[in-house]
Amino acid sequence: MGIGESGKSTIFKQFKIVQSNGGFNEEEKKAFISVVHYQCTSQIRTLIENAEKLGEEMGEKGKKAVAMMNDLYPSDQVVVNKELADLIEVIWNDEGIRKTYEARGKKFLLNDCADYFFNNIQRFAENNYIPNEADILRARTRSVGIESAQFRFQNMRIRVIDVGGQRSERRKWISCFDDVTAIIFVVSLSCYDLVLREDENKNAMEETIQLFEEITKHRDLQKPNIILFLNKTDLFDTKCVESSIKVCKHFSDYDGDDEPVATKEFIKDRFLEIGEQIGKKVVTHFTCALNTDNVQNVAKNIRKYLLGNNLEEVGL
Ligand SMILES: Nc1nc2c(ncn2[C@@H]2O[C@H](COP(=O)(O)OP(=O)(O)OP(=O)(O)O)[C@@H](O)[C@H]2O)c(=O)[nH]1
Ligand SMILES: [Mg+2]
Repeated sequence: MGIGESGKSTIFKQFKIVQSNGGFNEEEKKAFISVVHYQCTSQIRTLIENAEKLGEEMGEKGKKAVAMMNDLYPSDQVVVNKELADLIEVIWNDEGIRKTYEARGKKFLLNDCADYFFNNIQRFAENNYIPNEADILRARTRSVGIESAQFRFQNMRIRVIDVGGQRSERRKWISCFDDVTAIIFVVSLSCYDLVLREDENKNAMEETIQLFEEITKHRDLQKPNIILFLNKTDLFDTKCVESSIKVCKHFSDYDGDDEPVATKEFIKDRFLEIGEQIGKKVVTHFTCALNTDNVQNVAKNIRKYLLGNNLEEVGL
């Protein structure tokens, strides 16, 4: 569980990869081609739109590329061919677009991995392109509904349920509450200075904390263990130095240095306090969902933790 874009589905994908004999087969990989292509086109359009809104002037080459893209490729175009890739590359290299990119998060929302898609666009446009694991982990689709899969970690089978985190999705969660052994609550550490996609008046960390409180106190969820993933450590470690966590009203009393280790511990303690208030033990892990080794280690720990609770077969 967790708010939209905290990284739930990315972790779900990683579980599929790191399980015993895991990974994506050829057909499953191909299914991500359109998602990868859509990331490229939708995110460049977001940048163009916001460059206009912010009054960032584009160069002549960039403007020409935008005009050609709009003429030749409708916004619902899903296939990125060589010509479209070249146009997107020119636009991405435009100075006005780069300035707009630097304003992401502060003035508008852009997908976390947008730069990855622009920087690799020529590879995505190749005729025989098959997404690799790095592409798949970054290819975002907003989860709608509930996805469930059974993963095997050595001798232990774990059923994992992935839910959508945006507000409209959360009312579906109740149907998964029966028989869960543990809840993985995913927090995007780097969202402390962002607003919600579905409500631009709401700080995303504030929403996360409120949601965590609701979940820990929910009367139907008194039994399950709570495993907290403090995710997006890679983005957080860079961001917390540039933009103090104090900008988030829940962390305004932080009086330490703006550096990654102390700030992460401070945020972790905030979540642990919420668990303690209702006498619930919360197990925490710092994660970078894009890092397979990191998730593999965390998965090993979870397996041990669940085995420690004498559970041979569990449903998460
Ligand atoms: N840099 C970075 N990006 C991440 C990390 N975890 C997830 N992402 C990216 O963040 C975006 C959103 O991740 P998702 O896994 O789709 O988020 P979600 O929680 O499933 O979102 P909903 O389905 O809307 O609830 C994707 O582009 C991911 O690749 C991380 O640890 N670091
Ligand atoms: Mg999802």
